[in-house]
Amino acid sequence: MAFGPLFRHATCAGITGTLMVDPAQKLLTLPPNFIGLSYESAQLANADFFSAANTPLIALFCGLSPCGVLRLGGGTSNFTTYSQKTPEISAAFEAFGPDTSHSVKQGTITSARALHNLRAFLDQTNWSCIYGLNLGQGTKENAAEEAEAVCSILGRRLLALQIGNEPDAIGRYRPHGYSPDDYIREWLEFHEAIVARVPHAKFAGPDISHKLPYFMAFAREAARHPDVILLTFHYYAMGPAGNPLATTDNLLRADPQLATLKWQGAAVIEDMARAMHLPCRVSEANSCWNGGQPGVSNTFASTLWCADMLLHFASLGMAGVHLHGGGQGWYSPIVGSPSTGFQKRPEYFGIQFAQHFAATTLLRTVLNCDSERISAWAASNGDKHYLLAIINKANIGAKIQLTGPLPAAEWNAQILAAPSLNAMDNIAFHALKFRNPVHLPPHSALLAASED
Ligand code: BDP
Repeated sequence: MAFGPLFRHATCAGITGTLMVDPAQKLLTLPPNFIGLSYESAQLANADFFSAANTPLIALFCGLSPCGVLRLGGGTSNFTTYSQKTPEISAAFEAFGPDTSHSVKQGTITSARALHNLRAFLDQTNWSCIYGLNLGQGTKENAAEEAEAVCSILGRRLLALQIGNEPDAIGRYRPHGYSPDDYIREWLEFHEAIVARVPHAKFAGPDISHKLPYFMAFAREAARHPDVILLTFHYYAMGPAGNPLATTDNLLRADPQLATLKWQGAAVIEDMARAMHLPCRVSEANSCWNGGQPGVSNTFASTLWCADMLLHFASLGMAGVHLHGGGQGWYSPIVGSPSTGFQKRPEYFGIQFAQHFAATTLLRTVLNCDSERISAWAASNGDKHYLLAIINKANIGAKIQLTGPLPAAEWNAQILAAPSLNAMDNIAFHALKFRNPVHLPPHSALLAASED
């Protein structure tokens, strides 16, 4: 398809720039399972949600990645107990998530049946799982019983267990003064109880919200435990929902929190993970916590943000990123329930965009451009197949000249676009071919593949 009416702005580009890609400088290779989703533990209280019978949801997961990672945890893991017996399905859990200040905080029972169904769901999707246990308010005995069931039932589909969600925030369930040392002491007690029942269990952590001392304490402790195989942390670009800064414009700013702990944190986290020789995943990520900001988190702006954020973390060396969601959440990539059906939300398309880079090797790029709202990545998937992503988060078009030794021939591309930045529907990839330079419409993302 040539540029159609949808791309009418593309010819009158306002932004100009050059992009140099150096195929000789390979940076890092993304794991095949880079893409992840994150759901609340409470979703398991409906044993039929993650099950082989939920074929619409299986298809949606498969549409994101042939081998992604489902992380279960979140705020509701502080309320979860494990029981052999299957609980009655309460309407509150038919489809659940994300956890917000208004969500149900009781009755979150995980059962052996839910785990068997989850295993079948994971087998159908070919996804694996990071499974969160209740450190916030649970007992080590119950966690150990649950861990044993999880390890035996999920088997090879289980990547790792996590003990606790956001330990840097569980102080709310503890006497005043809870510290990283207290967390490590509790983590060790749970760890010991679990390993006594499941000696070969593997662990990830610390799943922090944002407080780096908890991350550092865990990473140091991990050095003494070869069964810790993965470091994790959370990232919310803005928040909480409802605050005046949670706007579309702020979401689309390049590096909106550059000067804050979280972004500096990503650098520290990366250094720490490298020093510990452990991979690191962003186990929970989204635009705006407390469930997302309506009109921002559920619009095409979040598609562009999501694609950009995923590739940004990939280039920082993160082994994966999990978009948090579920239920009818504003920011959830997939919403719906078994009885009403499931729908893709805008972030779904941003994840699909970034998934093209899974298992590819990022190449060094130099972008010279007069707007901070353009970002670009290039990768090779071997045999001189190149992949290019250029994201235009500005409200004007962009003309980017490719320089360097990449092929000058015609590129096969797809533009991810929507009728408007605020659109919630009609977000789609449109195929096109281009020759250098690349013209991008306002608010769009281009994905191009070439063969030398
Ligand atoms: C995170 C929690 C997650 C919530 C999310 C939010 O881990 O369970 O759903 O915040 O508030 O901190 O949206």
